[in-house]
Amino acid sequence: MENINEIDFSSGFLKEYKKVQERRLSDLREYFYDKKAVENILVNQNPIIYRVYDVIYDYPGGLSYSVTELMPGKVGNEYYFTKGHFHSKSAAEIYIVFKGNGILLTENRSGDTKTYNMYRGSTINVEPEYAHRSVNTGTTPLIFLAIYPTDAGHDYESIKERGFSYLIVDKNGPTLIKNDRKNLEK
Ligand code: PAN
Ligand code: ZN
Repeated sequence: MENINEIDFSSGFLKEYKKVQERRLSDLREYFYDKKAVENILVNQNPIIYRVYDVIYDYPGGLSYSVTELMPGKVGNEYYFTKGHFHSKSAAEIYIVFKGNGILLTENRSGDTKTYNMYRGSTINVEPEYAHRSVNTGTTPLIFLAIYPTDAGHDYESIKERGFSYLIVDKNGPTLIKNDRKNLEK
């Protein structure tokens, strides 16, 4: 990958990328609260929830970036979201939003939660020790750039097991509700 690339500011898409990851509902089974709603949808479709276009500079001290295209939609009353992760190393990240509307949900290992509105032009500092999940609360794709140290590392396990402390659901509009984690009880 060359050192220079191009972002179309009106669409938010990259001209070049090294790889694209596609996440469908079946890849996010464990992540949505309402498991019944997940299975009901999967009976006859497996919608794309998001795609991530990666540009990676893999050398010591290198930075990488990616553009995420997060679709609009809901599972039950929970808005579509990215899996969410901690960085394995203590590494911050910068998000810049090009299109759409959403909420960036972040929380540290003690459960301290901070949310940020995502809208065209919003530029957000994600603190090193905070897990982060983007939530599309709008009706159009949410498209944003994320820049992070290449060696940050992505730790998905704890979020996959426990989820975030809050869910973002549609209750006459986007609303933060406490995650009672009852869906995890056997
Ligand atoms: C982002 C995310 C991207 C997809 O580039 O990786 O939005 O979210 P998940 O990785 O949680 O599936 C980022 O935060 N990179 O560090
Ligand atoms: Zn990240």
